[in-house]
Amino acid sequence: MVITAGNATQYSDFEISLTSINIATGSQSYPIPVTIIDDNDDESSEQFTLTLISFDADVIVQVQSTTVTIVDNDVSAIVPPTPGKGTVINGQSLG
Ligand SMILES: [Ca+2]
Ligand SMILES: [Ca+2]
Repeated sequence: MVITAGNATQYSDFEISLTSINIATGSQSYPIPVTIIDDNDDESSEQFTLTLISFDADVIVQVQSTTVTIVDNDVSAIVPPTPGKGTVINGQSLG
């Protein structure tokens, strides 16, 4: 199994503890646990790709890959303006 980081970073944005898997003969699926790391960065969606390959020349697999998209759930912090000259608070001008 090959993990190709797009704009997502292993151990910062996601974590996959498996580096290889053994699929039983005749099996057509295998669960691969992926932990998505919930950071606090306001950012675009991030992606990485998993590709299944065989390291055994006697085992032929149809090379397949899937791309996972992590959708960001953070929003920018709204910073209130600092009162200063030209600022009006409750009808009173500060300058
Ligand atoms: Ca992130
Ligand atoms: Ca984020």
